[in-house]
Amino acid sequence: MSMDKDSLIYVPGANGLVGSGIIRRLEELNFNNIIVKPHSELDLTRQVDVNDFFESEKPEFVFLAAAKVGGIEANRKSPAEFFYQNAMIANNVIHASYQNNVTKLLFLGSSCIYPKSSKQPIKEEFLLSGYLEETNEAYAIAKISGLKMCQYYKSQYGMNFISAMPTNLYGINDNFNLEDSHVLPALIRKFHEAKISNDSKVEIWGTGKPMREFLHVDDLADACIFLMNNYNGLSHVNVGTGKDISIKDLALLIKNIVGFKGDLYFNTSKPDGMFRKLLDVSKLLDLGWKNRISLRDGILDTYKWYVKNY
Ligand code: GFB
Repeated sequence: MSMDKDSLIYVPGANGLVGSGIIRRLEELNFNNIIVKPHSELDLTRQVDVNDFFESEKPEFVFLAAAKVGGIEANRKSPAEFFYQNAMIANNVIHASYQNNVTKLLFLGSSCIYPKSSKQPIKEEFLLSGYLEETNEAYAIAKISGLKMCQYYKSQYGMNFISAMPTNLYGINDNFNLEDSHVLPALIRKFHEAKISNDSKVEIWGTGKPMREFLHVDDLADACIFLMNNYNGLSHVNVGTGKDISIKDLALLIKNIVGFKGDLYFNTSKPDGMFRKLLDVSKLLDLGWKNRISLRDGILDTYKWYVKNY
């Protein structure tokens, strides 16, 4: 079952990095019936409100992009909030989608659902084969629960609910707040501010040795629409580039793009988190989708957006 240009599409999380990216791509592709309901008008953690909304709007396709997200420190400091909000959003939206006969739903998770010491690259079937990384266990458990919920509603009720597990994302509308952002926007901001104020060095958290895989949000949005139109399987699908880079090399790349002339300083009192989480993307490749935006081009694009908007 694929979307028509006038299908009624609901994208919870429309103001976030992922939701806004999906809406941009849907609009580029001339989908013209998209429901946007800001958080101020609908709190997705409130079950009765979510049910009322689904009953009155009757969306046909749902891209469940709403989530409480953040970088390593935000996850470490607020496990209760990361668990509660993400579990409630998934429970309420997935259940209301079932009760209101949504044609198809795509749930978005994260590569942190996989075990901390997973074999690399990580295949979909490695889920629940070991302990989780402590710094984001609460978020990961809520996302695993959403993914499993989609599978249970598919097998018991026959709902067409699928899940995508993206790697670390970045791009337009990212969070550049240094306290709770992810590494890539944090480093764009740190190098930019250091360049402007002629600082001699920039602080990088941890040892710089962990490896991360980065996907531009425009690529993710394209993959989500591709999966919505082409995938109906029970298993979740990894979404990434299949390539990773060390945090040190990422820092050097961003330093070069921003044009900062000073040095890097590694603050090893900050956590490294998972050592490596490279996704095996062969399932998605076999389905016929591949990312287009290189890391350098993606960072350049995000840096330009940052300079214009901050
Ligand atoms: O992006 P990040 O916060 O999240 O950190 P995770 C990735 C790596 O970059 C860690 C290092 O090793 C950080 O210590 N890093 C270096 C920095 N400098 C900085 C900095 O200035 N800011 C930040 N934030 N990191 C999150 C999870 O894990 O990623 C979530 O906690 C989620 O659950 C998400 O899944 C994608 O990749 O470690």
